[in-house]
Amino acid sequence: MRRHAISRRGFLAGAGLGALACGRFARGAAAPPPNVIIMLTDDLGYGDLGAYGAPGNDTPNLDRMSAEGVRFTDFYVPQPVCSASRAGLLTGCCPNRIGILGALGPKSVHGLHEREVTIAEAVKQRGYATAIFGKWHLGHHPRFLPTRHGFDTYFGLPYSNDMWPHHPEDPNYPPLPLIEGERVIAENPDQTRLTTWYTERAAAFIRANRDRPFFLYLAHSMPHVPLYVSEKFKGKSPRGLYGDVIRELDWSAGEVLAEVARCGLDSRTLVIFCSDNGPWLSYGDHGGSAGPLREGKGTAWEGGIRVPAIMRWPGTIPEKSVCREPAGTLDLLPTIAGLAGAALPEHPIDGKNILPLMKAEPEARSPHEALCFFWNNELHAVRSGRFKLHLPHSYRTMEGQAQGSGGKPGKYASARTELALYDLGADIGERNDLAAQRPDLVAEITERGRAFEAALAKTRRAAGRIEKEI
Ligand SMILES: [Ca+2]
Repeated sequence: MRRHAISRRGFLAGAGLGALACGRFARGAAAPPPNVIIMLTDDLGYGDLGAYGAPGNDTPNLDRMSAEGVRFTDFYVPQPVCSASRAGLLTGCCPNRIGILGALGPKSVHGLHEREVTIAEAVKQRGYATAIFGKWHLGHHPRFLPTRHGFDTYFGLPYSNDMWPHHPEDPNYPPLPLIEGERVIAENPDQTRLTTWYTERAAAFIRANRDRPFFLYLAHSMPHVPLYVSEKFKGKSPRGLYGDVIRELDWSAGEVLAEVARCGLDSRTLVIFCSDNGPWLSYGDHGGSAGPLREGKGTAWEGGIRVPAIMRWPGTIPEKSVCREPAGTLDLLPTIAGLAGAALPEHPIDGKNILPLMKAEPEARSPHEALCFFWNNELHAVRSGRFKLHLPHSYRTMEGQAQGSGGKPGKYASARTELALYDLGADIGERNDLAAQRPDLVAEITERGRAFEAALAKTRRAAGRIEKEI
């Protein structure tokens, strides 16, 4: 792989070559690499889409997208919280490898280090146009913004939409900025417009770049609380406001797919839909559903880390495919880099190329012997084959607690798991602990997890940090 690896310096030098490459694609002398669109939702749960068993008919476009491509049943985020999850998706690295943990906020003085290589930077080597519309959450200071990490265009929020003076529990947040490029263009924007604004810009970007390869990252702020929906979707879902918001996100996906089709790009465009973590259960009726999975956001139970993932690429991904192999957002960077013909970063990453899984090749197997799930820097769980081991740890739970409602959260209780082993193939809800019956598997998976943890600890990289707040 060394031959194909390039450093950050190489990326910068390669920018000019990218422009030349683009011209060559335009003249048709070589087949262009595919366009890539990632649609990411915030806190949408495993049980929130019809294609994953949600009742009602709130997601017809995403259900159709699933039927036209592949649906992953066992797709994971590396950590069940916004900034950490997004860092993993964009860099292919465990978030604790690169120092992006938890959820950054307006007081954070750190962000994604300039040495890290995002998907946008990777595909820029090949002349891709790049844009992010939506939530960034990898540092709000100028040096950490998307425009410094390979994105030509940025419009959206720098962090979560609840980090504003209307927060239900903390009124001390400063005004929420809406950013275009590197400039704050509004404060406390009308959140009923966010999904529409992001979607309109996404469609315009596709149209403008129809003749060259592009990477579009549509990172919705919804359905993260506070929930907001435009007038045209208000009161439409029997599920209430949360369902209305899901309907508007589904509409957004439909608009993006329609624009791809209108531009004649269906067979040249890989479209990926997934969520950044499981539902925020303390918000009750304003939070999503994990379906059959245990717990939600902020935990290493399946409800926190397993998310819906649908991928569509007509002519390359067979229709009505289902992939049951473990994979995750960490795999997107190496897979997309492979499709684009772009070099992988020189530094260690954790994702693997899962193109054979995406294409639903019958013999394709997960490239991961073990998927490790940390909370901050602490190893909480390891998935290996059909089994999942929990290392002893504390976690938050809403079991037995009064639910939140109407945008006000309930209170989590603290719970603890000891060493526990679950057969996810037979027990998706993680209720039947097999640790006492299978000490061999407990020892084997523990060893895998601890070996990964030790190797990662030796090659960890620090986040970027400003000397003082600016
Ligand atoms: Ca989230």
